[in-house]
Amino acid sequence: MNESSLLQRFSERINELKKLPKIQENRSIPELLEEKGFSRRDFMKWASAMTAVLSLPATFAPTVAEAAEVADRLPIVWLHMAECTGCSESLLRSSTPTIDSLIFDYISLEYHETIMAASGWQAEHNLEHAIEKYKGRYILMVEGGIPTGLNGDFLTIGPHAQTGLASAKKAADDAAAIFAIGTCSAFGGIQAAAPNPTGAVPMSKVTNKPVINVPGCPPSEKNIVGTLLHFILYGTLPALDAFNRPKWAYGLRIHDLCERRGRFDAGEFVEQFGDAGAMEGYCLYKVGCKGPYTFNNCSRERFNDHTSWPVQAGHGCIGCSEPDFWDTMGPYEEPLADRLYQTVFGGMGADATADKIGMGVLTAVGIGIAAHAAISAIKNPKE
Ligand code: FSX
Ligand code: SF4
Ligand code: F3S
Repeated sequence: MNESSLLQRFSERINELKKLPKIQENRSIPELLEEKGFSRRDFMKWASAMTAVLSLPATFAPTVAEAAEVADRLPIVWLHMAECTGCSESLLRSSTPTIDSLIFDYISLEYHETIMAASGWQAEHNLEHAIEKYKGRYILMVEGGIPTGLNGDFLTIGPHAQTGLASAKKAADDAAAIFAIGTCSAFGGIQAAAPNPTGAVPMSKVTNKPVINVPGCPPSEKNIVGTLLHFILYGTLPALDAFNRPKWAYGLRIHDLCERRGRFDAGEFVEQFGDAGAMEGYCLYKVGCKGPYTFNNCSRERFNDHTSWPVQAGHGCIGCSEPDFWDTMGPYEEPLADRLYQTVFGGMGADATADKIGMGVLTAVGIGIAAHAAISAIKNPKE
């Protein structure tokens, strides 16, 4: 699709959404942002950044701004299953409220178990009310894995003692779109790590409807808000990878755009935390960085308003946006090189799609670990 027909499509979609009632009739998103001290200029700067995040041409920024302004036609129901609430924290707990968090707060007033004031019966009632009132219109965002052991009794919630399994299924039935926010909801997460005592499963296992996975433990605020903006603009599922992750966010490996990549290519590695190489910003591969096997945009978008990200802070990527990373990417501070063929990808996924040059460098760079792997393979071919 060329630029002008794409713009045309977005405008039609935005005009359709404008016909729907706003969540709060007396206040709009631009008014809310102004009240909180953000100028129109700040908002347009934010829209330009989001345009780049979504890999759209810079000329689309005004359209992305318009899409954000109509976000209040798509109420959000956000459910918590088994998890740590880090995903909500990632979005909402920046040191000062960001445009992402304010927009999000505003559109998720209907039901968000962490930020709503209600509890007990009132909370239950709010959920039923939101599902009924916005039937077929709301976006369901689910955070957390869904325990299925003992028919779901491991997660029993609220005054009706409903299971998480039942409430996730029910909320999914009438949702316009379902986003699995965080690795727990996308792939099961920490509670699904072996031996998975509660039988936790991803959201996609409890509904027949399509689920867009937005993994990361936690995912960045840009990936959460970007997924929402993408849905507003296109009204359809984004292009997804083999694990149902949007390609605009999870299309490249951490390693592809890492600021330490030059060090990797030059064979300059941190040997242990705190050494001279660490001070110089050398590559963290030998102290366990899983960036070469991890698909996410952290190295490009960073966290907390583009401030920093794990590798910039000095620790390797632990592969938190990959399925089963708790079981397959550890130990976190040791390289994976000698276990490449036992990874989560089972010889498919990352290993198959990795650019051959990068992987060639990884195994041929002469970093000892790779050599060790080769020797072990010769010694013990069955392993
Ligand atoms: Fe926590 Fe969210 Fe990790 Fe899971 O994030 S940050 S355990 S992905 O579901 O709350
Ligand atoms: Fe960056 Fe890690 Fe790749 Fe090194 S191995 S270049 S630290 S992503
Ligand atoms: Fe997670 Fe790695 Fe990004 S650990 S936050 S995918 S750098």
